[in-house]
Amino acid sequence: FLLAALFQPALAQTPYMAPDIPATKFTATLPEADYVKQEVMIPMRDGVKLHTVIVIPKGAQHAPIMLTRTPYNASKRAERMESPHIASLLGDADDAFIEHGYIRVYQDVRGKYGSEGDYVMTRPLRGALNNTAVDHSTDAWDTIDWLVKNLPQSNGKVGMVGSSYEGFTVLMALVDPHPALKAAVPMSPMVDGWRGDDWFHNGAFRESNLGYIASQNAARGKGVEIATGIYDDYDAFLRAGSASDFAHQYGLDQLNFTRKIFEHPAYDVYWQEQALDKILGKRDLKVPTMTLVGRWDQEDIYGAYATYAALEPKDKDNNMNFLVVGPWRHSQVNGDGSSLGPLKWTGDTAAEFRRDYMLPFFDQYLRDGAPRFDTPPVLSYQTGPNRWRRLDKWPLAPASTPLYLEPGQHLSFNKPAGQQQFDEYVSDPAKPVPFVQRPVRMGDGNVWRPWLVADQRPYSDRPDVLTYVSEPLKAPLQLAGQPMVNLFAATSGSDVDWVVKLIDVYPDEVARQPEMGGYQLAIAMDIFRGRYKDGFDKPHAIASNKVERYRFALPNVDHVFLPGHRVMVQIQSSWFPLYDRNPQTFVPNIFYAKPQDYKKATQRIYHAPGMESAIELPVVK
Ligand code: PG9
Repeated sequence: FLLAALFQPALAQTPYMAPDIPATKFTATLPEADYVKQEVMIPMRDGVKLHTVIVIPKGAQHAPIMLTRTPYNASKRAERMESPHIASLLGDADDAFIEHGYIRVYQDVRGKYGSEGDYVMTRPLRGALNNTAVDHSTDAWDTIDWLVKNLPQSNGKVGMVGSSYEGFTVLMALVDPHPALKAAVPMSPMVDGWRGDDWFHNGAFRESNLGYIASQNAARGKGVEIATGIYDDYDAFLRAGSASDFAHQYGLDQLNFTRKIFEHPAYDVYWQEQALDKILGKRDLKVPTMTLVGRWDQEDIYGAYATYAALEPKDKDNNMNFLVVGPWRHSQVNGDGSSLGPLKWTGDTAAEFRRDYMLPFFDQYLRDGAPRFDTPPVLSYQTGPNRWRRLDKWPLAPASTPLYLEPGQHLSFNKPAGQQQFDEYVSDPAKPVPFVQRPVRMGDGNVWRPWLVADQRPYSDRPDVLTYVSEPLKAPLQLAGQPMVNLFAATSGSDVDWVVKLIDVYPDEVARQPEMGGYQLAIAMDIFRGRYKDGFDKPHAIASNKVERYRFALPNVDHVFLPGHRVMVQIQSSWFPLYDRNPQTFVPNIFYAKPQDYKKATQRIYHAPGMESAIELPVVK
């Protein structure tokens, strides 16, 4: 016994069988760290607690707070790598904030990752669609209230920033904002999921999002990937049939949000009541807001402009509502903005924006003693000449200059004169036009992210695509606004999709960058589901073989067609599998179209007297 006591180390108090993994989260002590990281559960008004990661620069005093509310895992956003250095801990997008000593806060939205409560996709505002006491507006309010009361290192001023879903949560915070919220930068916010952001464009469903729904909604944490076992998404979606057939095949119709989408194919109350531009347009503009989007934003190209337009009438002195459009894909503003696909810019436009515009914008409202910044009402990167422009307003020109489709597949600013009344093509739902070259890999970032600038040459001479092209331009053609499609068209079917692309055709030879010779760069393109031609909430069958007028807007452009370039317009009736196929036979709900509903149709585009199809361009004279 004595001998055993001798060998027992004097200080041993940890029982041999004490569990070796701590019950509460372990945090290493980092004596050299230039920050303090806290993880807290912030209580909301309904008692639900939201997981929040707070990174405070060491020694901070009177520091402003920058908040992002995310469905994409707050913890990950504040651990780019394990490091004692705040600049390594946070992502590149936070560089500017770190430099100026901001406290950086990331929060999981309710129901996702570390937060309690239930998750509802882009949870609607309290009201017609939400009969609970909470939404992202109240959650932002409660969070900001807690932060300013519990962070003695702060100066009590909060900014919000975030892209896409996180841009949506920024806009939601602007509905009845907390008084400590002093400035906001919603980036590519999801604003109207039906009109032109993530879920639909003008009524055509973006099938690619079925994968997103599975990855977001299958679990509180990371969801699931759909393992189709088919390399080419074109085949996977085509073989399945309708979007609901695809969803059913892989069990995605077990998820409530899939069902909500399928139950609301038209722009009914469900979508109308969620349109954030309309919601914000009915409130006072209390917080300086810089809304931002990428020129080629492949996910949310609609909402930023709609928000800016809705807030603009409230900004009497032109000093509260700002718009920024960079030459970027979705969320590229938070990464490297030197190029997009084959397009090369005049430097890292994203870092430039963050450092030279976003930080001074936030600083002036948030940092004690920071100078007033001369924020341009509109900052826009003009493509073609490739330069930033400081503008007073947007758009600069209305879409009032028709560029006519002419016989012989020409484009001209003069009214068409030839004999031939129309051009036609056969659209076959069994062979839809791919939106990118096959094999289609929508989950591959290298394919998905730059797809809006992909060369449109593979489609221009397909028999199911009509292509109109101008002569080479002798003088620059400057556009700054939103082109309008004005088609006079007929279909032999009883429903139809129109895809219209406005394209800059590069000269045959480009010495500076030889692979750009003859490149067909789309500067604006979109889809319109014909059944909605008389109202987005009023789908109806199209009279077969009758000429009808279809009008819809294309995404905004700030572009100069340079001399030697040509203007091209492509028209087609499918864009697969990004958009679900229109069966071309009217059915009450396309999500449930049956195989026998999918029929070939002959589409005619008219250029006859009184039926002059055109793209109306916002030409700056
Ligand atoms: N575009 C993504 C999204 C936003 C909102 C709803 C669904 C998807 C995003 O990048 O967050």
